[in-house]
Amino acid sequence: MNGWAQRGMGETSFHARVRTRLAALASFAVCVFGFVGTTHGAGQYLNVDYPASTAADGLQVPVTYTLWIPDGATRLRGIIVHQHGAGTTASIEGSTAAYDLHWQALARKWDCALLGPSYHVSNEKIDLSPGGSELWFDPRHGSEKTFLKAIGDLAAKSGHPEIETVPWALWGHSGGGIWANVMSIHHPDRVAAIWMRSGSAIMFRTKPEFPQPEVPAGVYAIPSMCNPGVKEKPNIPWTGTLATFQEYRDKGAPIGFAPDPRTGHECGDCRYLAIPFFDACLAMRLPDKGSKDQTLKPVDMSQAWLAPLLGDQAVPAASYQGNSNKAVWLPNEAVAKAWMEYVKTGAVGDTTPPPAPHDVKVTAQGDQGTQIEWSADADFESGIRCFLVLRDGQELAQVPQTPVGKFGRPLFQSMTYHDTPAQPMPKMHYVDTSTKPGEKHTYTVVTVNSMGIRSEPAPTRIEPRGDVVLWYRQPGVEWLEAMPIGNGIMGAMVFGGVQRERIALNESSFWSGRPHDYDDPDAGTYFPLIRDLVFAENFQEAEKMADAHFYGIPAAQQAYQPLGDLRLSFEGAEGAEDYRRELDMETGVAKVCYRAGDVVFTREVFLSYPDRVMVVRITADKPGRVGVQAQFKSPHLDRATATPGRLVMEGCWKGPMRPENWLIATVEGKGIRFQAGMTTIRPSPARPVWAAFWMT
Ligand SMILES: [Ca+2]
Repeated sequence: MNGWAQRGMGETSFHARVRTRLAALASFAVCVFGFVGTTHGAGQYLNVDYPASTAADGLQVPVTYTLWIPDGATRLRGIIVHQHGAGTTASIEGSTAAYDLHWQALARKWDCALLGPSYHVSNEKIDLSPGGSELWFDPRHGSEKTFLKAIGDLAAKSGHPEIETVPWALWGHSGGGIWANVMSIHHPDRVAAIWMRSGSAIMFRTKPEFPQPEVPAGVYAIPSMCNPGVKEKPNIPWTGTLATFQEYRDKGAPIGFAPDPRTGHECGDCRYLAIPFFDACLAMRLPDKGSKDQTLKPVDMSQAWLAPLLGDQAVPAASYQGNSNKAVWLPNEAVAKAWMEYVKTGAVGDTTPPPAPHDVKVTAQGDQGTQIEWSADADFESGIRCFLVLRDGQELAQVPQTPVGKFGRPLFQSMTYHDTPAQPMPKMHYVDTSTKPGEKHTYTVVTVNSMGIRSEPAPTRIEPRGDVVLWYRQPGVEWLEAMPIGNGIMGAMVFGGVQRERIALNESSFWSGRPHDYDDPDAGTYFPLIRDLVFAENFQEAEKMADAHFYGIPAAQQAYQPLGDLRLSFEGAEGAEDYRRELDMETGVAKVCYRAGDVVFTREVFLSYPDRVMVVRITADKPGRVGVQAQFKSPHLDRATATPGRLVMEGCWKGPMRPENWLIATVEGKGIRFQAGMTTIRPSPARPVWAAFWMT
């Protein structure tokens, strides 16, 4: 970067001369609305709320749907729905389902979204009386329609239109199991797999007072698992799920029965079997990555294992001795082995370490100590029990200090009765108050999974952040006042204007010359002479001789050319206060921050070396407040093309702008062509605006 910065500085006067010739040759507008919400995992959270319907056939209880979308999934392949059960506690404690790091690990692996609905019932009744849970857990009373509307609205809100049509994997507890079961009856072609924890829809088909749903044959193609707690025997969740298993299995359905030996109606550690079960089913059934066709693949029965009902030994289906139509179906060997362990112990072990945490951020906070923040992905098999914070290689703290295991294993996100993270949800952070200002330490973090296996430490940063920052209270006006960023190949000067940002662009091969051999074969003969002059303290003569013979041939070189400017105009920036811009010399990120009215706007710019792009991130701390217009300007522009979210300029350096320009030597050859472009990333109402700038 230093090399570029010096070259960039060197062209100042040339740039100043051509600046008046820059014209509005290309412009397009992109207005996107950004909002950065609370983040817990590396992904995006979206909410939609619907009040109770006043229509007779509408959903009579209010509902909130929370959706998590993993970062990096360009096209989602499915939705994993985690549906809580009946009652007010289930509604409240079930509302955190989309924040669950372990379920997120499953969703991330399959490019799926994770959906946690929360139906806000007002009492503990499980019937159709006002505020009762049957109003939602029977989808025929409006929750099916509202669910479909929600995924449509979430598709629009997230910028992922495919959400509206992708398959579902349904997990349901108690009333949620009933809901999931009826939904699979209504949408058999859309359900990749279903897990019924202590609840299924059998009562709707066995009791004459309920309307009888038609059960299409497609239901018997869905891989399913019934999972009651042994201690709830002989209550309806046990007898109902057992009857469901028997009825479906008689019809040849790929369905299993996994009694939990340790629990009653609470969920216990069923996730350690449910997650691998869904993993196997999604592997078998999801349409190929990138496929437009959303048709689920049939279950691959050749991999199946079978086990006697209420037994604990599974074998490959081909070697099963009993009546296979009565046997517990398991999708493959890995799930069969997990099942054998689960039905004996109520959990499933893990022998592999979790992935290391990442993005460890260390911030000195003066007298308040040092804050350490990080991100982490859950161990796919066994989740996260806790984190260890290491200082200078020594264990400093455990987060949380005492992991809670009220339901199931002790975890970082301790579990509720409903297989969801208990509130308040913990953050991945720790404050080291035992340091004194000015002390230098190296911090890192280790993940410990629920089996106690430790990860590698997260990659460390040598210095706490914030030590080496150039910062200013006003935007740059002159070239030398802008903030230089670069990646060794591309360079940019970020001026940091409030309403109008100017980012001047440069690229290392874009210059008026061509590769030369600058070697001066005689230079070496002057070296001893110069040295002698220095030792004789005749510095002026020494300098003269060095100037004459040590610059290479030719001594003057051709010049770097300004590729052009990326210009950004912002809405809502009038009367900005609390302005600050900074260049973090450690991270290479240039940042502009100001407040306009009640909104704080932030703009970050960096140049990535591995990706060869400049990235601009624009955010506001309130939703719907980012409005930005982008424009390219260049003295060398031939053509500009604007399409939604994308702007490309092409041009050619054809020679000096003015023949008399003393700074620029004669052009050699036909000049140099270039192309530069800008694209917005995930323009959606719920995302901050990201723009990637690239050039060739
Ligand atoms: Ca593991």
